[in-house]
Amino acid sequence: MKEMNWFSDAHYGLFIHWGLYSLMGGVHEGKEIPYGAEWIQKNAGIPLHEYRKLAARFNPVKFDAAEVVRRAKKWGMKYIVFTAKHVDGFAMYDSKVSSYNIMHTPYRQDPLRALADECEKQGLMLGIYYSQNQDWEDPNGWGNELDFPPNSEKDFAKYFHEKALPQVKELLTNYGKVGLMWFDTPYSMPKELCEELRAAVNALQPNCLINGRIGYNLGDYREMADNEIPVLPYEKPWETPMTLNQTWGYSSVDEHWKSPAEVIERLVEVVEKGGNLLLNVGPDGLGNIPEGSCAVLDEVGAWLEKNGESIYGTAGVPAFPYQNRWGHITRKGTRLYLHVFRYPDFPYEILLCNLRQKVRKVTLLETGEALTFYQSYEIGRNEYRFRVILPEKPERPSWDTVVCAECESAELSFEPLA
Ligand code: H79
Repeated sequence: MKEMNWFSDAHYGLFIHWGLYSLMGGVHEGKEIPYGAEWIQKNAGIPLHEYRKLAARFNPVKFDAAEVVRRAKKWGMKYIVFTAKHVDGFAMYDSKVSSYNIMHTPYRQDPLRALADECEKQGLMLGIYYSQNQDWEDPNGWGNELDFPPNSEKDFAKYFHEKALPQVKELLTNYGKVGLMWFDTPYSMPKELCEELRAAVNALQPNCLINGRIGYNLGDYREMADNEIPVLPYEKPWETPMTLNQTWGYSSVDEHWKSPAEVIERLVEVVEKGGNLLLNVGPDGLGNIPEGSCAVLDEVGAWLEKNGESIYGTAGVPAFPYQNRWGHITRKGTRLYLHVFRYPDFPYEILLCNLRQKVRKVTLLETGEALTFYQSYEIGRNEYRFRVILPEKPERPSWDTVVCAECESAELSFEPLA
């Protein structure tokens, strides 16, 4: 069994989508190209000989790995996942396998090396995104039918054995400990090759986790669809990758940032259901993380600094069949955390139905202030009621006011009486 606790306890990671496409910012010939800015080569129909010219002017002098890792930590993230190679096939690290890589740009530095060193130094887990199936630069990689023959006529195994697999081996050999390999869009990749990929990862770094998008359920944890949060809790380890605006790669036009309140609520929903949130930033062509992202993540980080106990190291909450309009629940051991996103009006009361637990003490997590609470049984509805009286509604309540309920035991059930 692989060492998974770091992942299950982390609950929050930073995804970094960065590549040649970041220079274009989602715009081609003056027009905004819809869908992911990291897919612009395909979505705008740019021939490879044009797209690869981006390499000749890629010089992200503002990229500062130490600062990126410092920020990720300040934002409360416990791991980062960096796009070493996305669907365009361009390696953002020093690869000896293919010269289509960042060492052959004016920049001539290896950002993955710098990130790996900083993660090690600052104590953050490093994950690596690698597009194992799609590669729009390799004649036999999946996806580029504009420059190369149709997918059906390609020698995919040749691409796989001569580029993808050797590059994955480089990544797992040259960058120290890698916490996880993040594969994507396997589409119709043959099962034997997925198994071969998995075996190669496991042979080089036996504790390196593999995400579900390796395909055929060969991963160590389940990857939900992009931006998808399941409706019900899911017991085994899982993760939702999420955008902060509406694209992964940098866009110079998309300013649809989620608000801090939205990000915190998505995070809490994911954690309530037992998963991890991998939240994305897309640095620009110079290596700057957009101000709009930083502003939101700073706020979320400040909230986590005070309320992190209700997130890190928590376990999922069993399916809760009643609607809590005020918010969501997380839990750790004997503690339940009630996350109040919609602060009630007078009498400032929140209700949790059918908690079959005796509660000992209720406090506000941020201040430790003790709160009045009641536990009763409602005959007509055959329903237990746990009510908490919050302090008078502040003028500007926290994005998420966390109430901590210390229970008598760690057993948790929301079943009404039979
Ligand atoms: O790396 C990020 C995305 O680039 C990647 N997954 C996350 C983590 C991703 N790959 N595929 N998708 C997301 C789904 C993409 C569907 C579409 Fe399209 C691609 C919509 C627009 C571009 C297919 C091609 C449909 C329209 C054009």
